[in-house]
Amino acid sequence: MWWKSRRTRLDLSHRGVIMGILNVTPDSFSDGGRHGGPDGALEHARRMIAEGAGIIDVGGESTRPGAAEVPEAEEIERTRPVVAALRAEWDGLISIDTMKAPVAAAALEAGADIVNDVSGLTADPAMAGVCAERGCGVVAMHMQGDPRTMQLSPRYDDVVAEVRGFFEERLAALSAAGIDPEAICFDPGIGFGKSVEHNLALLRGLPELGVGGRPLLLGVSRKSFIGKVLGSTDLADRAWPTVAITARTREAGVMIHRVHDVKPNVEALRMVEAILNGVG
Ligand code: 8Y4
Repeated sequence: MWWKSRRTRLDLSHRGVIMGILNVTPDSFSDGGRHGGPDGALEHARRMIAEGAGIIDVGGESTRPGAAEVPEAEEIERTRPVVAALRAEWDGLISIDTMKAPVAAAALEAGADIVNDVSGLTADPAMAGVCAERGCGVVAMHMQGDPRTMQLSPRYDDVVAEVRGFFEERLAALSAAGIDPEAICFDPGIGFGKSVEHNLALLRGLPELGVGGRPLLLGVSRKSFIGKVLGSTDLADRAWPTVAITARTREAGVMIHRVHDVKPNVEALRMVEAILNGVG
């Protein structure tokens, strides 16, 4: 299985890839305070790369439930310099986490390879055109509602069937907009308009979420459903359970994992892959 992006095709037939989370938001409760400004962000990116990240996901808008919207100009101002600086010193894959076409266009111009859009390219009608024109990789994530209100009352008849249906609709729409199907990757959007039981049903139902032979990406890192399952409100208690989910879902065929703690999650992938394929 391959995932096409602007400069390369990523080989996903044997080894999974870790996408390291690089928040450049001032308000992000996990990283923003500690990695404020381009220099701190770059340092954090270098560490994740040294620990084995294959993709760095640069985000300038907090998509936490209830988070305030960021003006477009400010989101560009936060993300573009970081993408440009990282591109100048690293040949790996850079994704831009945004729902806004102008922010994506600025990052792609600065050297990003992939657009990671938590709205599945539904929020901005110009987004699919930008991605088609640039030939970038695309992460199409499922979300019910919008980031401000999505956790208020998530409801599904069958969450796995609905997310699968969304992927099928997106594959058709994005292809029709001129995006190469081989550039598309799908993500069930853990925590985005989902209860704890919805998140667990999606993780249980991963084998049913393969659509069009496209790879799956999963972002569970430090999310609140982990705290709810384990009965803890301490963020530090969510790192090891994240590693457990990375291992379990890699075995189920998920090849791209968006995480904060790169090293232990890379180790989980390589260990599971040794069991699956041997070490030769
Ligand atoms: C601690 C820190 C706890 C951050 C929760 C969070 C996904 C994503 C996000 C995802 C893809 C987040 C941008 C939410 N989640 N993109 N983005 N998939 N593709 N919350 O699951 O990390 S932001």
